[in-house]
Amino acid sequence: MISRTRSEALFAEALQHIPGGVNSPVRAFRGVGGQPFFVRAAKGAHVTTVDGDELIDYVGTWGPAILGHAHPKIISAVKAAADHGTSFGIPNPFEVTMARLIKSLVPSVDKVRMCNSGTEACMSAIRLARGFTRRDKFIKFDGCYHGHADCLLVKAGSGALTFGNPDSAGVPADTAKHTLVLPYNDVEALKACFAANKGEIAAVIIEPVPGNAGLYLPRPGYLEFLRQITAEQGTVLIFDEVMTGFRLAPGGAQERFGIRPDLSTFGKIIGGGLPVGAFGGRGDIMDCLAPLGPVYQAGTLSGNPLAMAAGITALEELREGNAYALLEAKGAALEAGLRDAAKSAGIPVTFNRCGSMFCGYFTSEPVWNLADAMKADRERFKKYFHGMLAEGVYLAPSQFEAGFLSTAHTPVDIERTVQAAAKVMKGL
Ligand code: KE4
Repeated sequence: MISRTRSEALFAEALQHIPGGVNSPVRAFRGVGGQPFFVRAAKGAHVTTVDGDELIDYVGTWGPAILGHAHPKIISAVKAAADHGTSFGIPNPFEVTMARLIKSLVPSVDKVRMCNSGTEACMSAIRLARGFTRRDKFIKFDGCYHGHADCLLVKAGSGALTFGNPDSAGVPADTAKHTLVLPYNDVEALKACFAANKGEIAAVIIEPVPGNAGLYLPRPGYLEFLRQITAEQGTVLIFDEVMTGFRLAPGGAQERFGIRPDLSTFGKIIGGGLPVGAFGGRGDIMDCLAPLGPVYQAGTLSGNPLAMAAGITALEELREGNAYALLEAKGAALEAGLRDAAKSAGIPVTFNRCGSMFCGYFTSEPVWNLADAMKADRERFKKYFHGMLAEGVYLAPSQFEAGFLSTAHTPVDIERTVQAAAKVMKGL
């Protein structure tokens, strides 16, 4: 068991000052029950709790820690940048270097604008697509998450071809109605939606590999069809690569699957753990942005020198090493071990993986979309989560989140994880 005394005291106080005691809902352990632990420090693939327990971390701050926590080169880059100031609100050379790096890694990006979160990036990309096409409606997919902008907190309407309904209090129906929500991996639904909204759809935004309902993959040909129908319809195709960007390949999921979107959104890895977001793509679309064009978008801390220094270092480190081969090998080893553990325990688990992103669903059925994911046994997942935590392994505190490997996870970490799973699964 991990000790909790200090974490419990901190959480009790946090509840007095912060809604739910957390600054982002998923951290509250609502998906698994119990209370969150508090972290004191993180290094490599491990986090250390305020109670002194060291855990193998498969959340990786939800994706940014692809090189592990506190990578020495990132830490020294941030320290060096900080010595010259923490924010200027004036163009700084790091911004040019970051833009050039992103363009060199992602050929679909002619121009890129930095911002401060994935939410901002996705919200701005949708506004930009609407301004460019002069259309209001856009398509998203159930199970995909693109941050918490009003127009994105929408669930499928009565018929997926009609209006979306707000998926959060505070989102006006008038805002939600322009958002069309379709099932992922469903070509017929896409065809029907475009047929029912001819010439009215500004954009499609998609996680090319959805990592916010666990993890599932595009069916063969699905992304290709999406690219084709959006091109035919004059609809802007937005790949939300906040999670997959620079993780699934140097050029993200679009490189892995060979699709050229019109716009892409980024975040997480390009900040090296500091607050960041970015969106970029076709120059004719991006040039509609202020101060050049009529679509407004701004940010006090956009292109912040510390976040840029950290992100540039992370991208250069990923480019120099053989990180992607390493991540693939680690992912394959973890997958093989966890599959064996489930098999020997006689527990039905569907294990989905793409490179260093993964999710084990407690179901015997394949998982290709949200409806499939919802069939997973969440009670069993809760027991598994807490059992693994007790064994010193920190998984994402929800069945509907992806796990992340880093280059810092060692074969010993993976073997310890597999042994823990074999022990815990036997008790499920
Ligand atoms: P942020 O605003 O949290 O930086 O990014 C929003 C976002 C956009 N697009 C994708 C594909 C994302 O995964 C995210 C954020 N991911 C979640 C993890 N499921 C962040 C964790 C959290 O909300 O605390």
